[in-house]
Formats: sequence, C-alpha cells, structure tokens
Amino acid sequence: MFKNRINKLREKMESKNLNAYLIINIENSSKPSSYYLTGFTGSFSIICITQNDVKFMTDGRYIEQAQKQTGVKPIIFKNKLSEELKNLLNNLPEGSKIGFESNTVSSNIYLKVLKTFENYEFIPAEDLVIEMRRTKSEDEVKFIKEAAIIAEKALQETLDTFIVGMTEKEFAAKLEYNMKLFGADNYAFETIVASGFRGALPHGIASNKKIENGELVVIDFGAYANGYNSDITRTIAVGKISEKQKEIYNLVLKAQTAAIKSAKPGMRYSDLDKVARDIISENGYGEFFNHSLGHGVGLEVHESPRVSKASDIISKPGDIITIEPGIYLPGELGVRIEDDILITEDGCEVLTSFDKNLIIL
Ligand SMILES: [Mn+2]
Repeated sequence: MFKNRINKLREKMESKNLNAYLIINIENSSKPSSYYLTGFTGSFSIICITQNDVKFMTDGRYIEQAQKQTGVKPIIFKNKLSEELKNLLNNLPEGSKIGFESNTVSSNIYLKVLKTFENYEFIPAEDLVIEMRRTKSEDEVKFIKEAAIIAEKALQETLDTFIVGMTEKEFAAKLEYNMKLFGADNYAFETIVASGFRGALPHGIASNKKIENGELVVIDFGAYANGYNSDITRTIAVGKISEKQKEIYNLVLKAQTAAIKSAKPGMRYSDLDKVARDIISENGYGEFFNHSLGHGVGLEVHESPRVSKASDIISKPGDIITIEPGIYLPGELGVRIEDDILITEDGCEVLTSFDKNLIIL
C-alpha cells in the first residue's frame, strides 16, 4: 500500500521538478502525511523521499515501532535538527529543489533551519500529498465506515442511558467512553454537546450546563480508528418541544437530505452548498446558517475538499465529505444534522446511518 503511494508521489514530484520531498513531523505536526506515506503512527519522524530512495528518521522512542510499521530500518535522530537534516540531505546535489509542507513546518524551523541551507531551494509542496489524500481507496472507505459505525453504536448506547438533568459534560464523557468501548482508538475531536440556548454556538464544547426538558441538543462527535475519523452530528429533543423547534429541525433535515440527494461527481462544491443554503434561505433562516455545508474527512477531521459557498473544487469519485447544514438562533436554540458521504461514479453513498427522524427523549 505505502509503496504505491510513494511511487505516486514520485510521479507528482517529477511533474513539479522536485528532487526530493521532505516531511518534518515534530509532536505530530505532520502525522497524517507521515502515516499516509509510510504507515508510521508515532509523533516524531523526518522523511526524505527521492526518486530512488526513502530515508526515514525517528528518535530512540520509536525505533522498534518504526521498523515494524514502515518495513525499513530507521535512521536514529540524536543530534540537533539542523545537523540531522544536513546528514539526511547530503546526497542531494547542489541546487536541488526540495518540496516541503509549508502548512505544517513552523516558521521557527523554516527561518532557523531550512532557510540556512543555502545550497537547496525549499518549495512549498504540501498540495501533492493533500491531493493524493483527497481520493480515498477502498480500504480507506472501509476504515471511515468502521469509525462511523463505532460512533453510532456509542451514541445509541449513550441515548439509552440518558437522564434529564445530566450535564452536557456527563453526556459527552459517556459518549467518548462508549466510543472507546466499541473499538475507537480515541475520539476524533472534542465532543460537542450543546443544549438549549447553547445550541446556538455551532462549536459549543460540552459544558456543565444541565440538559433540561423542552430543549434541543446538538451532539457533534466522531470516532478515530485505524488512523481515520468519522464526523457526525445529530440533534435530539428532550421532553415536550415547541412547534417552532420542530419546524426548524424539519427545515434543516430537508436541506440536508436535498444536498445528499444532489451530491454527485462533476459538480462544483459551491453548488452543493447552495442546494442546502437555498432551502434554508427560502424559509427565512439564511442568515442563521453561518458556516459552510461541509468538508473532507479522513486522516484528519477537516481536510480537502472544502464544501462551501466559495469552493471552486469539482467533486469526484473517492471524495469523502460531510454534509452538515445548521440553523442557530442566538440565545435560543441550534439544530445541525451531519452525515459523511462518499462521492461515487454516479452519485453518492452515505456512510453514516443513524436515524434522522427527530428523536424525542
Ligand atoms: Mn464536521
């Protein structure tokens, strides 16, 4: 698997006239690329890929793990970064063009280390791997599906033991615990449980607020397993809710369903965003849908492609994206519904399957 990816990267390097591609992964700064290309899951790796060689460096903590995961004997990092990089790059001829990930290398390392190599030209080239990662293989689809199933089982289990008056934090803690019980290596991101008026905060991390009767609760969460993430949101109701709350829920559901129905390859993602946005706007709530429709999901919770009103990206088979419209009335309530979908040859496949009929606890 990884050999194919490295060869694909080499083709891309050639087309960009790059002599080498350098990954600097410090404290997980480039864990996704490092993992994607070599299978290494540790927090520290420096990788230099050329047309006929891969040099893999890690520190003493990871020697055994690195050898197992990558199949190559790692070079051991024990000196200063600048010294080690000098050794790693010393076979490259003067004037070599080295692609690097300008989005993950800190300005400190760029200015104090990379810039001091006068013999080489460092060229931002993160797009090469980002573009490769965008199109998911069958295995990757399977991993994301598994992460979705874990998350959904955990939600069901948590809802089954829900008691009115429990805090958002208690709910989130149970949900995260259940995800691990069902096989997640971790949760994908800080779980959002936003009840009642807090629902209007689209990224309202679970707080000490109690979840009360008459409230809608936005639950946005995901599991991380096999290196891949799922990202799902459901909004549920507690006790007796008003007609207005129901009306807003149904409107978001209508927009979300319509967007999923229209998702197919060859469309501009801004047009997909528009499908959902138009439905919400026509019903007078346009200004309260204040984020984009979705985003790519995979090794990272947010990755390429962007699915927003400004996105010129054209959809293609293998894209896995979220569809997550919402309406947020400040001080009052919030509703968001989110699924993960795979763009296929003739439409899309929905990878998440948790019930979207309004659940009233
Ligand atoms: Mn999301």
